Amino acid sequence: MTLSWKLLGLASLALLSGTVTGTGADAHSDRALKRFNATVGGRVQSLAPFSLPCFSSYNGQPVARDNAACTAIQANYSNPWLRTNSPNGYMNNQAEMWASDPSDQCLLDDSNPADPLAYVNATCRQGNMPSHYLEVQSPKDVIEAFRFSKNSGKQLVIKNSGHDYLTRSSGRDSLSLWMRNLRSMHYNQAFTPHGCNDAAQKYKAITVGAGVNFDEAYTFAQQHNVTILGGYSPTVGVSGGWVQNGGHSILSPVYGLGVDRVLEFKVVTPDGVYRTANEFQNPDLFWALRGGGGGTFGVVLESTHRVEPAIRFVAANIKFPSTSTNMLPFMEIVVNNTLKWAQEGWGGHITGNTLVNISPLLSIDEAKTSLADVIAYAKANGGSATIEEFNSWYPFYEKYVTTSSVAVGVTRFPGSRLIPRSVFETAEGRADLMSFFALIQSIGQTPYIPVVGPVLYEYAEGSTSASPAWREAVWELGSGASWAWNSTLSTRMQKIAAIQNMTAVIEGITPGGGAYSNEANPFTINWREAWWSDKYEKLVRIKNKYDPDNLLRCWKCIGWEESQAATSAFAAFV
Ligand SMILES: Cc1cc2nc3c(=O)[nH]c(=O)nc-3n(C[C@H](O)[C@H](O)[C@H](O)COP(=O)(O)OP(=O)(O)OC[C@H]3O[C@@H](n4cnc5c(N)ncnc54)[C@H](O)[C@@H]3O)c2cc1C
Ligand SMILES: *[C@@H]1O[C@H](CO)[C@@H](O)[C@H](O)[C@H]1NC(C)=O
Ligand SMILES: *[C@@H]1O[C@H](CO)[C@@H](O)[C@H](O)[C@H]1NC(C)=O
Ligand SMILES: *[C@@H]1O[C@H](CO)[C@@H](O)[C@H](O)[C@H]1NC(C)=O
Ligand SMILES: *[C@@H]1O[C@H](CO)[C@@H](O)[C@H](O)[C@H]1NC(C)=O
Ligand SMILES: *[C@@H]1O[C@H](CO)[C@@H](O)[C@H](O)[C@H]1NC(C)=O
Ligand SMILES: *[C@@H]1O[C@H](CO)[C@@H](O)[C@H](O)[C@H]1NC(C)=O
Ligand SMILES: CC(=O)N[C@H]1CO[C@H](CO)[C@@H](O)[C@@H]1O
Repeated sequence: MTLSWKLLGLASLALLSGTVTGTGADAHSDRALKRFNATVGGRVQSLAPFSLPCFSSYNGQPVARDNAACTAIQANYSNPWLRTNSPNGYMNNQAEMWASDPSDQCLLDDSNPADPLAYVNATCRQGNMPSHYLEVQSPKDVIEAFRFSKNSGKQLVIKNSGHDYLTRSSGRDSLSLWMRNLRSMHYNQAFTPHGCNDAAQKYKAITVGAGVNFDEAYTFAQQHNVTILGGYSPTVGVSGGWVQNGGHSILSPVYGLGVDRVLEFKVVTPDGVYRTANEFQNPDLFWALRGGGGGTFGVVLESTHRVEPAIRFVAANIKFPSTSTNMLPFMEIVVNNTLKWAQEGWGGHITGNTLVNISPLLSIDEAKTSLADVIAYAKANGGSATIEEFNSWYPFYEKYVTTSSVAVGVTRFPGSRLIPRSVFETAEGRADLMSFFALIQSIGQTPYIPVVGPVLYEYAEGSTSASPAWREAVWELGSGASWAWNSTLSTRMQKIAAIQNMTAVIEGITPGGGAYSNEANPFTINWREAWWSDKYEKLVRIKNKYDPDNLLRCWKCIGWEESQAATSAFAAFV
């Protein structure tokens, strides 16, 4: 112990031409980590980057390349399942890299993971990856982790599926609480929130452990002949950033957002208490968890969601081959019809030459009439239209959702804004949208529009803390940015500048509006107003109540301060 402490001290001195306080602090944090490790049965592990097995150098030191592991990573580089099931796997590269320093990363060439340029004669660096992780198995693990963080100053992050575009589930030098293996699922035909004395409050509900994703929840719901609302990606988690930030589904236009349907959370708050949060117990915390954001108010261990019976709906799949001239006329028909379609219960995704929408309110004939203009346009442009009926969500999920996967293993930033009804109500607003599409086309992008606003859902005013802009929203619309695995810093800075410009344009079309933080431009300047509006101050008060030592901190989460950007991986862009 004394010997290793001395060796460590010498090593630090050599590396840092160090100070005595530096080595003393290292030894102190080493002891704290050891003690913490003992309290959780020795399950704390160090965490290396996902692609390390392909490299022969790690943080500048020679390491043995692991050929078999590397081959598996190369074969699955763009496979969300390998990433989501790995404690060091993230969907988007910005979670892994120190974005402000292109040499501080450990990536393969996503366009060709076998490209030796990425890993031969290159060193794998830790980037923005946590230094350690703990696979969470019980509330006690989380309570010990908060105690450790408070005593040692070690930053915590919570990693569920690793989908977060804003890098909020990773972070340099942090301890990652890895939630994925909490996989319990229960169906209750008559769920009553704990502490509720009203026998009439009974809901059909599914309760899931924090690690369960939508693929698993949809399968389970199908087995019980019920419908759970969820995201369009099989591997997004049910209990984490999705529901805690809002959570949209293509069924949201009729059935509401994730925050509207959640009935209860079991959560360890940073003050070290395992709590039930629902309308009757810790209602302020429950309200904050319904939209105030993941990784902010506590670590959720399980969540319970109101489900619907099996839902019958029509689905439209309309597409045509795109040319340089047929996107804008198609979008004009879409824009002109959007308010009518919203009243008809349609939700789905529209791009410049595709529309995959569903409505639980229409028959097949009504759907054909409703969409007649776009069907005719697609057919006239060499395309096709299929209108069909489904008796439940799962067969639609298998046919359309599992086959429309978004690429992962890349660096991509979203930049969306919520588009309210009012924009569609005026000729000026519709013209603004058309100009935006023309602008998108001029920079070589195509529109991507989740039609997910909870237009017909009867919202109980004040019941959630998600941006009030959701309650006006029909669409999510925006642009985005991506950069190559080996891009230079100046390219990166130019990409972020471009996304800032596009955000300014879309904000100009939706003054006073808001955005869905999970899919908004991470560099949004007026993020408090855009993401939480008048709910922000109350969310800060609740944050301070349950996290008095500010142990949970993440990028532009409740309580974040602009000064924190300077020490973040995004320092070069702000
Ligand atoms: C390919 C793709 C498709 C998407 N599709 C949709 C969609 O259809 N609908 C939609 O609404 N969104 C969608 N999103 C956005 C998605 O909702 C967010 O990325 C969300 O943050 C994912 O949450 P997660 O818990 O799965 O991911 P993670 O990256 O693991 O975590 C995200 C955030 O939640 C926190 N968190 C995670 N688990 C917990 C927990 N147990 N307790 C407390 N905090 C926790 C983390 O600290 C982090 O801040 C998509 C994203 C991607 C990349
Ligand atoms: C935690 O303890 C176990 C068992 O002693 C050990 O194998 C492991 O390496 C320790 N973790 C860390 C990060 O030191
Ligand atoms: C790696 O470096 C060696 C020695 O300089 C060189 O021969 C080889 O071509 C390099 N390989 C790659 C993929 O850059
Ligand atoms: C599933 O639920 C639907 C709608 O409630 C019902 O009509 C149907 O009979 C159920 N199917 C089975 C197999 O129970
Ligand atoms: C859309 O509506 C505008 C009026 O706001 C009209 O001028 C235009 O012709 C319509 N376009 C289509 C394709 O229906
Ligand atoms: C980046 O990688 C691509 C292959 O993905 C390669 O063609 C290109 O030359 C590389 N650029 C630089 C600057 O190394
Ligand atoms: C952003 O907009 C500014 C002002 O209009 C312009 O000067 C700049 O070139 C734009 N940058 C990018 C990257 O598009
Ligand atoms: C762990 C994992 O996902 N492995 C997959 C990697 O890719 C190969 C080939 O596509 C699959 O067979 C493995 O199942």
